[in-house]
Amino acid sequence: MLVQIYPKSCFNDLAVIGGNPAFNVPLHVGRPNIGNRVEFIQRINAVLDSGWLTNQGGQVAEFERRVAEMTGAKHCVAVCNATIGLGIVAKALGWSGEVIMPSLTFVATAHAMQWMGLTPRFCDVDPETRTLDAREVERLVTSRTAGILGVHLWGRPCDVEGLSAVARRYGLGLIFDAAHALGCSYRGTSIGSFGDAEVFSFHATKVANSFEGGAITTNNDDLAGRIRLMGNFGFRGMDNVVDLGTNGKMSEVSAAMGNVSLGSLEGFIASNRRNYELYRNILATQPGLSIVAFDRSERNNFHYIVVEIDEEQTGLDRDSLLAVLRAENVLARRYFWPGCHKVEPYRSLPAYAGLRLPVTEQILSRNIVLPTGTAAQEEDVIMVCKIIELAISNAGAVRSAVCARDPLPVDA
Ligand code: T4K
Repeated sequence: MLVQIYPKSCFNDLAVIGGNPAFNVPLHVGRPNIGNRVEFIQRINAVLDSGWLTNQGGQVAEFERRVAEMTGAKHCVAVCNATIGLGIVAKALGWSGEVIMPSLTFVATAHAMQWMGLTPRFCDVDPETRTLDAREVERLVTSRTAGILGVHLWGRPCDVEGLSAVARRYGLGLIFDAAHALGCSYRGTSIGSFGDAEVFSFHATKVANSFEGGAITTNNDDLAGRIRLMGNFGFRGMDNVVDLGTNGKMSEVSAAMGNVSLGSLEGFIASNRRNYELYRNILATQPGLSIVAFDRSERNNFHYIVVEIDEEQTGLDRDSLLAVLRAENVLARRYFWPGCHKVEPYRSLPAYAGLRLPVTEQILSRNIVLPTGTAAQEEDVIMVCKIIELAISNAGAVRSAVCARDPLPVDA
C-alpha cells in the first residue's frame, strides 16, 4: 500500500491549521506484522489437506513447543486469546474473592477476572516501572485476596521479585499478564516462567500474531494439566468429562499464523527497535517530551512507543497533540486511558466509588502511543516526529486551532 506523505516544513502545513494530512492512508498503532506469506499459504494447504482444523492439531502442537522453547517455560498451552487464557488460569488456580491488579492495563485484564466472578482490586503502579507497586499491593492484601495479577505493561517487566515476595508472604497465587511481553526478559530470564503462570497475547496487534490467539506458560505440571483440561471442556480422553471447562482452544489456522510469526519475530523486533531509536533520537531534543525507556540490560520487543508529554514545559496538553496527529492521519493512541477503574462496569460499582490512583492517573493523562512495527517506515517515523516538533514549537496557536475543531469523539 502506497502511503503518500505531504511534506511539513512550517506551522501552516499542519492539517489542524488546514494543510493536507501528512498521510493519505491512516498510520495505525497496532498494524499487524505479517511474516512469510508463502510459508503461511503452505501451512494452510497442509492444514486443509490434513482434514484436521482444530482440537490440538499439528500446527498447535508446533506452536506450543516453540513458545515453550523461546520462553524457557516447561509447558505452553495455546488458547484462542489471552482474555480467555487469563480466566482459565484463574479458574485452574481455584481463585475466588479479590485479585489485586493494576488499573493501568488494557481492560481485558480486569474483565477476564470480573467475568470469572472475581473482584478486581485496582492498585497503583510504581512511577518508574509503571507496573504494580509491590508495597501498594501488600497494603491491599486482605483475607479476601485470592491472588495477584501483574501486567508487564508495554513489554516492560513487572517487579517480579517484589511481587513474588508478597505472594509468598501471604500464600497468594501470582500470575502475569504477559500480553505485551513476548521476547522480553526480567533479570536476564525470559518472561514466561515467572509466577504460577504467564499469559501472552497473539492478537493481530501484537509483536507476533496468530490473528487471534494466546499462550499460557507455566512450570507447574499439575497446573498445566488443569489448564489444558479446562480449555477443552474438561475432557480427559474421548468421553470422559472430569471437570468444568470451556472452549479456549486455538485453531490450526491461527496456530499456522502464529508459527509463521514466531519465525519472523527477530525481524519484527529489529523493525521496532529501529523505529524506537529513531523516535528517541529525534524527540529527545524536545524539552517536555520523553519516551518511556526500555532497560538495555534486558531483552525487549520495543513494540510500544510510549511518549509522555509534560504540559507545563511544552505548553501543549496531550489531547491537543493527539488531535494534531489524528488530523495528519497518524492514529496515535492513549493506551490505556482512562484506566480500568474509570470504565464500566467498575466505575459504577460502589466498591470503586471515589477510588484514586494518583500515579496511574498521572501517567494516563500524559501519554501517547505512536505507530511502529513493520508497517511504519523510517520516513514515516521522521514525519511523525516532525509533526510533533511543529506542534510543540507552535503550542499556543495549535491549542487555539484544536479548540476551534470538534473535540475528540468519545470513543476516539
Ligand atoms: N492484556 C493486555 C495488557 C492487553 O493489551 C490485551 C490486548 C489483553 C490482555 C487481551 O489479549 P487478547 O484477548 O486480545 O489476546 C487492541 C487489541 O484488540 C487487544 O488485543 C490489545 N490488547 C489492545 C492493546 O489493542 P483496541 O481496542 O485498541 O483495538 P483496535 O480495534 O482499536 O485496534 C488497534 C489498532 O490496530 C487500530 O489502530 C487498528 C489497528 N489494527 C487492528 C487490527 C485488529 C490493524 O491495523 N489491523 C488489524 O487487523 O485493542
